[in-house]
Amino acid sequence: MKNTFRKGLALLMALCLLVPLFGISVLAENAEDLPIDYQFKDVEVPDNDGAQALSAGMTNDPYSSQQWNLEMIGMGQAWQSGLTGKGVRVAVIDTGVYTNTNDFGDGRLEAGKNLVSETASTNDTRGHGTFVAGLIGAEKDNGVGIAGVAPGVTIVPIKTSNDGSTADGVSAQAIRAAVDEFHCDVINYSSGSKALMSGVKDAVNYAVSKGTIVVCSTGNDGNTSLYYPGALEATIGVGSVDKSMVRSSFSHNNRSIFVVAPGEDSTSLGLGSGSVRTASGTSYSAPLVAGLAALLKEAHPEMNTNDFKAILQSSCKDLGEAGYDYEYGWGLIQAPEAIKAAATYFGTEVPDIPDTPEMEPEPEPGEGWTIWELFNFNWLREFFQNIIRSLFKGWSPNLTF
Ligand SMILES: [Ca+2]
Ligand SMILES: [Ca+2]
Repeated sequence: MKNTFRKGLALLMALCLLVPLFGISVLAENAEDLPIDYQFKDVEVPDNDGAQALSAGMTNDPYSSQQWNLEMIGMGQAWQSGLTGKGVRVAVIDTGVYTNTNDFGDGRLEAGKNLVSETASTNDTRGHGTFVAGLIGAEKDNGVGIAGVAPGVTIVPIKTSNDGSTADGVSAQAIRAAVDEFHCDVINYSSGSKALMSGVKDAVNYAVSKGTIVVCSTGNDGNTSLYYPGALEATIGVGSVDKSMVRSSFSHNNRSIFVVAPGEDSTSLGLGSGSVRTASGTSYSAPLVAGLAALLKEAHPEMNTNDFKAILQSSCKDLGEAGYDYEYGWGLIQAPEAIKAAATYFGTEVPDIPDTPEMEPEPEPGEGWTIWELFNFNWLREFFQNIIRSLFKGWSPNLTF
């Protein structure tokens, strides 16, 4: 009896020792499972045969003719307002920005902060952050590279990653640094994680409470999965459309999409002086919205996230189902309309932006027979084409559909 009691006591003591050990090992496993924020990989998109060989050549920058994305959101017209984002500070939370790029004006690319290592350098060796920064604010009409949406902004690189992945906690730290240390008006965050990183929601809410607008990409899986912080209510989540204003196959379909911007076949700055490259992904849609936010902030420094959302809602080009939908959010951003809507919203004078006809696709060779212009729906056109082809099988009319 005494022995059994002793054995029981020993077992109990052993259990008391093991439970905390087990607990620690569970914690350790959880630590390994903590969410890793990662930069969305570029997406390979096949050429669409130049179905919409948009003109361009809006600026004297050598790669201007490849900037169909800026043309689609009306930048040629929007710049006539005189807004460039001058004096507005935009944080690029990313892989850094290539230090020796020569496509930012004097002093517009700040040193920023490196949160990956102790070094002060925020140089980019991967290219993602450089590409994003170029779309936001590359110098316009300087004969180098491309033009950014807001070619007068100050870019503040906050480096959170070398290789595309970000350790937990660093993202929240970066958002707070952008607000408190660098006094940024806009944050571009072109990455995300399926699980919310530690402190990110609080950091975003803090930024928004200080008037900073947080613009995020929303993922490149082409499904309904949510990525954070793009799926947070307080951020502006951006999806992608292609050259025909159709949702990109990689763009998501859920509540994280607030608006869309062209993200396919984007051309922006590379890792070399004056060099450019071309890539696709929602990572490159978000910077166009961040750039637009910067233009509006120049005109209306008091603009907060709610104001910006209201302005976007009233100025976007509705696509897909009428009104808000999960594929296109409120629609495709339109910079001239947003500038005018902001002036109305804040009760200020509407800037003098000459109206230009809405952009239309250039006709394909042989097109232009007016009756076919009625058939804007491809499926309808194909339907009639098939009927006519079956009726006149064997006969080759000299018509091109
Ligand atoms: Ca340039
Ligand atoms: Ca819609």
